[in-house]
Amino acid sequence: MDFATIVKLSAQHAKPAGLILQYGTAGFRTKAEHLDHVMYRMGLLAVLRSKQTTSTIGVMVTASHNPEEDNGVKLVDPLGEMLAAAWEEYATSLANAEEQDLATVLRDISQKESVSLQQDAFVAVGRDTRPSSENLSQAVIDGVTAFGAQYHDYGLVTTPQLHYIVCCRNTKEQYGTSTVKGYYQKLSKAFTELRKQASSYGDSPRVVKVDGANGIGALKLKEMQPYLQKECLIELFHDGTTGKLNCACGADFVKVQQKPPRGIKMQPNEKFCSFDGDADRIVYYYVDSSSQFHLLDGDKIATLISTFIKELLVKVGLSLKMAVIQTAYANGSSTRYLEETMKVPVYCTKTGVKHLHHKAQESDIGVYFEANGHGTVLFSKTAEETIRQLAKREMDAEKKKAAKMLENTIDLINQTVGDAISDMLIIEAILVLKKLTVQQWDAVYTDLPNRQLKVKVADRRVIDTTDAERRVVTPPGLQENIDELVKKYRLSRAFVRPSGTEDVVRVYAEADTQGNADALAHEVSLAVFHLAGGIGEPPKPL
Ligand code: G16
Repeated sequence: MDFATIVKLSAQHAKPAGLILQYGTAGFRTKAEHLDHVMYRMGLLAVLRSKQTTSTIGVMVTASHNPEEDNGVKLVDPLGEMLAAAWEEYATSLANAEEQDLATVLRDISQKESVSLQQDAFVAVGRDTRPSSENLSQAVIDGVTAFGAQYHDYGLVTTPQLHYIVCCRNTKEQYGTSTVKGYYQKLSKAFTELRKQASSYGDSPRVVKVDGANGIGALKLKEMQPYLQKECLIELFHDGTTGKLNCACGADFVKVQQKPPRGIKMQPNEKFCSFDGDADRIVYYYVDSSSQFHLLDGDKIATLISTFIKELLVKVGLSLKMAVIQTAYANGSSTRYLEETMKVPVYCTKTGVKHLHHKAQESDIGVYFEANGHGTVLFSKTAEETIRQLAKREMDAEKKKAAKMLENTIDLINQTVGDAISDMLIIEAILVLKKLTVQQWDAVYTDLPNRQLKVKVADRRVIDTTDAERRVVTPPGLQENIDELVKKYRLSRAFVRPSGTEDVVRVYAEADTQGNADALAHEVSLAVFHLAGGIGEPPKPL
């Protein structure tokens, strides 16, 4: 390998002169036609990172919840985490370097990170079902091979499956077998074992209707179904055979719109869930007998899972430190319930699973979920070993059963990243084990009415935030404005932040009634529009 060859081959993936892209919440994300050079260069970056860490690095081509026309790239670090924060800066300078500066930027990164260029490198590549993903993943592969490194193209996989595979490869398969089949086997075995511990189904319906967002999650869940046998009856819709990816369906649509995906009939008390476009998020929902729609988002999922784990810990007599990690979007009622009723410490981080993941690593058991349904549970090495040892020991039957359940929970959870399939299976297992209907789960606490809106501005970077994105620093006057608006309503809260995946400013508001949450969200949107350079028409009331 030499940089001259890399630069020469880069001509086939030339960067449009002057195009500048920012590394966002989960990597680069924009219209697919602007990403060819970024993919080639992320192939190069993955090789550098692989050489530096002497590990397999993953590159996933996906724009997750964004519209089908967009695309993006997520880089996966050795243990399946998102790319280390320090490397995001390198990713940005590499993606934005003009062709003539490419070799210099590569050399700079290698020097700063003391990368041994002679070291072997290996990159695992995956992609979602977007029409643009195949060519873009070829661009990644071109970058990897231009560097003379090795790769495996895993083709169509969910984002969490690629994270899982990277972790397996780097732990000498201790985490599991590094194939999609290995993933199905590991999860289905843990799920079946866990399910077996339930004496009966109780009132919990076995059928779960799954909205696949017309994406990769649908494809992979179909593939997994034979492994689940009759333990979980899945009825897939928006499975990609007709509709468009993420179009009026999927977890983001359901969460933000607070309504079911388009084109489905919901009978009272049937259980539904929606995945997003790369299957790393999930939300549940149902309608009651008065046709009222109820959403069980990431906050409700975090509560269900942490209650389940806490109860098991009490049963086996382990006092491991557990915490729940949320973001500013967490519903105020969920935080209150976790802190006051469950007595679990709750932490708030900035949006982006990379932030929640790191905070969760500080506890023995860290349950992290964004309200949008993106999350998982992390068990520290000590916690995991303690539980596995305990599950082997001879003891009281009830205690042994609880220890086994904890062990199967560890195996069922994809600890590398939020995973819609894994999360769905753990939720389904818990509902059966606790004999809970989705309504009973929902009734644990009542969400404060809330509303999320988007505002288009000329440059969303004018908004700078602090305090885990709960307060605005710039533009001047915006926070004061929000503070005044919030005072007008009971139990209210509002914040704004620039999105890291879409070219918009996000607005969140909650209050005592839906009408007040809507009004507050609209008023805050107007303040953003006027003080942060809104474009187009001012936001209209809801
Ligand atoms: C990504 C991130 C999530 C984040 C979401 C929205 O999700 O992985 O952590 O919550 O974007 O981010 P933002 O509000 O900055 O646009 P996904 O599922 O789209 O990859």
